[in-house]
Amino acid sequence: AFVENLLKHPTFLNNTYTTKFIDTTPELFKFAKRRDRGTRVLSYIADITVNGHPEVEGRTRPPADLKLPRAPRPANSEIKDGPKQILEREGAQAVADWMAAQKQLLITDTTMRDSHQSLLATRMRSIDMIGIAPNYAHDLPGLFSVECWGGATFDVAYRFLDECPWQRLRDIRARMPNLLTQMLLRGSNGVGYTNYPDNVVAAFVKQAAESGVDIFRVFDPLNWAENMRVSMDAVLDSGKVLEAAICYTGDMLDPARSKYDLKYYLSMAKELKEAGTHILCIKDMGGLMKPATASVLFKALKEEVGLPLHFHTHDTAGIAGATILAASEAGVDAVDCAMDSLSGNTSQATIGTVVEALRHTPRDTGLDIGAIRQISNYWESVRNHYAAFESGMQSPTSEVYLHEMPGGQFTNLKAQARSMGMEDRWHDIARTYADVNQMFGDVIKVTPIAKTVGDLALMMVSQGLTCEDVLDPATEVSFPDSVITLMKGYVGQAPGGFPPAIVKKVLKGEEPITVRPGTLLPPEDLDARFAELTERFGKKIDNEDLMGSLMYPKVFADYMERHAQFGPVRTLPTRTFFYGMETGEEITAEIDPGKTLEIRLVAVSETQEDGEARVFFELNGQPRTVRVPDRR
Ligand code: BTN
Ligand code: 3PY
Ligand code: ZN
Repeated sequence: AFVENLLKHPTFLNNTYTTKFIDTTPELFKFAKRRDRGTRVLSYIADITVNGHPEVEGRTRPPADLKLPRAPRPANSEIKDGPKQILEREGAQAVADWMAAQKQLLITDTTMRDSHQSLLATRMRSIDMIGIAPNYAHDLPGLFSVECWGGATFDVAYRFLDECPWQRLRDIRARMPNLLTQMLLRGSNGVGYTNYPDNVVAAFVKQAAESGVDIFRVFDPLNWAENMRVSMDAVLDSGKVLEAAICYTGDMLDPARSKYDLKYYLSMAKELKEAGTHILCIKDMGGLMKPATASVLFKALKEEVGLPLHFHTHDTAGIAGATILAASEAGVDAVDCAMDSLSGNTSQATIGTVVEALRHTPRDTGLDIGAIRQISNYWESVRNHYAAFESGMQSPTSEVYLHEMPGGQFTNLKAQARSMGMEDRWHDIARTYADVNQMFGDVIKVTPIAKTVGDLALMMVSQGLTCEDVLDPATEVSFPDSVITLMKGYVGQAPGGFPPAIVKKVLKGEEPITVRPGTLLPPEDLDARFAELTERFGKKIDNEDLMGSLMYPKVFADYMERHAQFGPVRTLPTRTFFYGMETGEEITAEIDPGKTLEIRLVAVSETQEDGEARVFFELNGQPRTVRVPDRR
């Protein structure tokens, strides 16, 4: 069977294989009896214990005696009906109507999505979310929604955490039957960084709705409503709640920056209302909105658009709480906050503080502060396990008004700078980032354009280039691909276009496209892609997997191969996943409901002459030995 597999393999047929190919191509071994899941998980733990996890190498290590996070027993034994029941019984429009009719300020908890995306480089694992989800259902039925999916979390789950993002969604969904789940969708970019064919975007939305998303917050990085239409229509078709977003940038009250003024926001709001959105979101991903702006903007939106309003902001400058209170005063219906211990700085405003600030006022949220404290304590203990991913940001920073970087990018760009040996040039990078923004014609810094601005800024700082140098026809500049893609128009059409000087320099005289990128992408043959995946990975492949593969073909394939090798590592405690085990340590991993592995690390041998270490375990009381190549 091995030779047969080998002979059929495309790489072999192309004559490009080497011996290493056999070692690195697990499909060849499909015929072999698959190792059971326990053995596969042991091989993962053994590997990490001996070789370490590359993602945490050289980073701050959590204290050795750190206890595993444990959710407290919920205070309320029953699960009260929440807004989810309105959606189930009366549909999406009823949710919007209910929202608009509430007197209290409604709150969305972002801890499971934006907050760790913005504080911990999106690295939070599902097991840490699933543990506390029942407490939300029992003790916070008054929450408007729980943002727990989308944005960067989809990619990171497969790419860095060896887990299936769809399973995360289903697991969270099942534990919060009374709460609305919410996701962030990047319009035609789905949960990726590039425009996908229309039928892929639509199929993705349909699957997300089926797997458990109730509210879709949809945005376009250029605030180009035209490019949001496919995804908005798909949400409307699914029967779920559409929350179309306007990205906020700049400083609305600054007369010197008239590009993004009140008129601009009102006009886009009307366009989105026209498109049929149930809720309108103002998405301030940089945390740039000031209290005085909120007073003006939300009042005007209420009066002139009349949709229920949802405000998303970040606390990067330390003022999100004040801006939220001003928005509340001006009539906003819902706002985003994060649980205290994962709030502040580049994350969202502090939920407990907002709840307390509004106590005994007409907009009292009615949320149980005791429950918030308990849940926040759990998150505090979770956060300690992710010390490796902390950004080192010690305080809020008004520098955000200079660079306007979104919270979700901040930690990532810092990490990128660090990996290029430029951590000490951070303030130069921030200034250059602002310069690039102006050179691009004052764009909205949000995925994927924020990354494009960052790519060029990093390149300029590392090569000592100014914007003048970059624009100078006499200087040869090798632009990052993301910059070429943007100037080509493949991300979309910028309001008013990009400045001719930069377009000309980047495209070397080539013309940008002037249509919606999706109109140039042929529809994907979904059945054919499904058949290919099944051929490659076997009959277990389902439509969720197909969607993962369409968003990220290579990342998904790598994930599947690692999963085949290492099994359900998502069930391991976070400490074990990143750091392996200590001799004598015992852990449990529930690989199926009710099926638990009890794992004890007995000993690790010295590396032998064959270059391998032996790792001795007890698995449910039985001795097991795993051999691992020592790659240190
Ligand atoms: C195992 O754990 O060994 C078998 C389960 C395989 C589940 C596959 S992995 C990719 C895909 N996503 C899921 O949620 N389930 C399947
Ligand atoms: C994302 O697209 O992931 C964002 O958080 C944008 O703000
Ligand atoms: Zn955000």
